[in-house]
Amino acid sequence: MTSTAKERSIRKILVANRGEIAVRVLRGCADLGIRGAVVYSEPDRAALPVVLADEAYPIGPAASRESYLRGDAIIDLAVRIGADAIHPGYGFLSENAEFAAACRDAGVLFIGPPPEAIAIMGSKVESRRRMMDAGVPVVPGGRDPLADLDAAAAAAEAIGYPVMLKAAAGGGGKGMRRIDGPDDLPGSYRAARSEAAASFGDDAVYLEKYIVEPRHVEIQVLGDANGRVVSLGERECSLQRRHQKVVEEAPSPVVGPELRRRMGEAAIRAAEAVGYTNAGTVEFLLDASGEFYFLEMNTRLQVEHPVTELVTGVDLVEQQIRVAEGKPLGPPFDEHDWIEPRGHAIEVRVYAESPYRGFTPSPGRIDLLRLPEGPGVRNDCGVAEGGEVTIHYDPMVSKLIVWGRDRTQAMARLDRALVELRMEGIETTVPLFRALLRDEDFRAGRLDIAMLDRKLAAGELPPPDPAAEGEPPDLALIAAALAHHERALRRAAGTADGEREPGQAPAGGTRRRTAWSWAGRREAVGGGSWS
Ligand code: MV4
Repeated sequence: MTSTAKERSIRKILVANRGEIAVRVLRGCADLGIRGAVVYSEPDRAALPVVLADEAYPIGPAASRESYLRGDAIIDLAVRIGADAIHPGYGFLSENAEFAAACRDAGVLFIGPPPEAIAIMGSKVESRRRMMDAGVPVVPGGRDPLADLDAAAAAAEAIGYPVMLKAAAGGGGKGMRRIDGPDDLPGSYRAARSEAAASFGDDAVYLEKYIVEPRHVEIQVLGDANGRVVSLGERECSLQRRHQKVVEEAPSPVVGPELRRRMGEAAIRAAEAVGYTNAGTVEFLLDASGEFYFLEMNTRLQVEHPVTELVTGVDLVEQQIRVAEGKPLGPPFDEHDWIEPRGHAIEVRVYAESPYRGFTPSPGRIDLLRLPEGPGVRNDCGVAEGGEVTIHYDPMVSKLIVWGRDRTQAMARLDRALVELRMEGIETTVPLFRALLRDEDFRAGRLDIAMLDRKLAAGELPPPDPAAEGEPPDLALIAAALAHHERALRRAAGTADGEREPGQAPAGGTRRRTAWSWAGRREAVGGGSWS
């Protein structure tokens, strides 16, 4: 492949984000010998990214509008500190076409796609039209917004019920309505229009065929500045709650080499159709019959990127930086256009939420943090022990990602890692993951986008019953000894003896207990922090 794009080497990157993704990008910088700078808001002044960065700059108070979303101030800062590039992470400014354009105008590289690609993919109808023209399968339905109720009725009849009304400007499920028959249409049509107007300042809506209980499968792509786009295969992201993903894996339990190739080729066509460069994700709905349909494209590095990294061996942040420099894609894509996944990876998102109390936020100080280790375990954690989880930002504090030779080994390693994981002072979603690992449908890979809500509503994911399950005695012993040792250390340090604050709920993983470990706990831990 000949290189025609202008190359510019990056020596310093300003990370315009916080939490685990800021940490991830700073690590990518360090691996490449690039200086990593980061911005931080007042409550984040002692957070992990600030500790790990080569340089850190205050950007404003807690409110995102006055800190992490201040695009102009961040670009000014980048220029002032001599940063060659800005990495936006995910969320915040990452899919803001104006920000990407302002970076370009200021002579700072935006580590992401061109603003034009961001803008097209930010519009549902515009991206849908482009995909139709490029031969990418989209959900059957309209090409243009609906003129009025009569047009909606005619379109719905042509598509066939059930249908889905969507906001033309939308995304993320806002202004979306399922309609099962003609009687529901007038009310839903009016409601969808006003919801679209309120959410997006644009009341245009259009119609699609409603896909029943599909999976959410997405393809990771990378594009370089010479227009070369490659696929890194799929991620299965069906396990979500209110459009928040909870568990992701690669490969999908139902995607084989043939379907992977077809979905990958469609994703490459999608990216090429909008002049895409850098890392991006093409989202598809995959129905029970194996048909897939373009949904939208996420024009950023995603939360769940590590599962792709673990099954491909590709460092996505490294590739992002390379292509932003105008270089061609690095190994293995210097020699291969295509790589098949090796083994299986699963990511769980550790949220500071109480999964058995309606996912209420659980802010607080992380009094104790022990991250799991061992074969096949990776933690992308955004907090340190002693750190505060506030209510100002996203409640995701850490990601636990495991790899195994196959899905069975990955699940076993995930369970082992969840037992080891200790995060005290806040409640987390960890017990939910242990429950999921005991669910027959999850174990069999029978997933769809409504599964988690369905099982939660039906009470099918109870916290693992502590007494009912076996636990290897040696693990109980080790756990008791560790807890005992820790209490001794804390006593020596003159701090609280490991008791929780009154009224503070136990946190972290609910562990398997046998008579053995109960006895061990009573004796060695004395009702302390081991919970
Ligand atoms: C759909 C659908 C079923 N049929 N479109 C939700 C968010 C937005 N990105 C698109 N979404 C959906 N569109 C048709 N024609 C079901 C969803 C959907 C969904 C999609 C992906 C991941 C999670 C989801 C949860 C609920 C609904």
